[in-house]
Amino acid sequence: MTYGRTNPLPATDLVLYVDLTPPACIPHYSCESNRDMAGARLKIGITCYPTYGGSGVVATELGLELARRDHEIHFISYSQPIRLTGPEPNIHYHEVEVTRYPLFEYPPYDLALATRMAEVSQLYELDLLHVHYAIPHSVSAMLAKQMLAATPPRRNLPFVTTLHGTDITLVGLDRSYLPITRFSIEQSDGVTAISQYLRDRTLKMFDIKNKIEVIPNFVNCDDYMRKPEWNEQRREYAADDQRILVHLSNFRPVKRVLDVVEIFDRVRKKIPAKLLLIGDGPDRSQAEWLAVQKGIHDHVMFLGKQDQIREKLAMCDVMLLPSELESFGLAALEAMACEVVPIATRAGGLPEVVEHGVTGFLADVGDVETMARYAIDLLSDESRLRKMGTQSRAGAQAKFCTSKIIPLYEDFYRRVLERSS
Ligand code: GMT
Repeated sequence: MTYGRTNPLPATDLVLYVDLTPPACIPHYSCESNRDMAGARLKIGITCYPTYGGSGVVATELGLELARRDHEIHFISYSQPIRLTGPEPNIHYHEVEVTRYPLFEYPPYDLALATRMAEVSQLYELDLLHVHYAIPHSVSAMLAKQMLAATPPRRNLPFVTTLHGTDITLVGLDRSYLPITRFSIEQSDGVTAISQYLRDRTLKMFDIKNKIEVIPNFVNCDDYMRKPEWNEQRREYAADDQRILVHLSNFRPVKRVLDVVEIFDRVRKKIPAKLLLIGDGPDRSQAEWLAVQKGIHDHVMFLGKQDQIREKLAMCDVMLLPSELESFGLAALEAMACEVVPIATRAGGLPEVVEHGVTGFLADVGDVETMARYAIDLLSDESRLRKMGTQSRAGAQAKFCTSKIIPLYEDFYRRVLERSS
């Protein structure tokens, strides 16, 4: 287990680190004696945005799940991923140090990342790199691959890119990034998207020729569930006769956090309730201001960024996710697993996650009246609320549990490695 700002490598590793002497053969896939790929233990480098975005959460949870399945996982990023909270077997973390130099108005993180990816891949004999969010991670992986291919023993290091959303729908469409995003996707040895919506949109907007496989996001249904001991902390937030609505996001404009406050204001007029807002970001202060303007600020709690959100989710009744766009909507899925009914928008990949009227409710973007009505109707009927909560969890379990999705990634890696060997 390697954690912390500097990488406390043992002395023998340090010798290798400087020397970069190649091993006799690359385990698992490059060694002729070990060609049986099915069931083999993989060594995977994972790069993501380590802060509060959904792509970083998915990447970290994927690494943790793969490590539990006895794969060796190496996170490579500029800081420790947020959900990587404690020592875990089979998990290593390698920090990317970006040197600041007066000439660099913009320190070249993508180059430092590429260098670290190549070093870690060489030193720890990684089988492949898996990068989450195309920009710039895919480009860095492409460079790392080229460096290793050009340096004796000229090994091939495949890399997989997972597209999450705004890397395609916003950032990737910016003219300064579009050509390189398209190029790095096409250079990837495997590409996955987290919803059918995102796959289709990528193919259409980027005119990508290579195959994109849909592997949806997932939730650990054993970790994310209602547990009586977590329910006890409910009283810290609400009285027994009050409902709890929750919103979880990075408070960017695409999340429409002001709509959350608008919806809650309408609900609060009919039903005793509290609103928990988990996360932080650019629109938080506007949301705080709006809650004050409406005189409901005593019932709205801004909890800020939280490491462990499942305990918080599991004491809530309804999740509000009125986003302008979600390629998937991981927050809705995590809520569903905790029997918290999502009320969301009919946008992007959300209809692939939430079945309207069965596992949650969907409305048009900006239609706060309808979303408030769904919440009021549901929250005023205890048995319907509990029934729908059960259905929400069943929907999450049926399609998105780790036990179903992680094997899809393992299978995908094996196919990529077979193609690349
Ligand atoms: O835009 C965000 O909310 C963050 C972003 C990210 O990449 O960190 O989230 C995207 O990826 C999540 C995990 O796959 C998805 O659940 C979100 O729907 C997606 N966000 C958007 O498409 C806006």
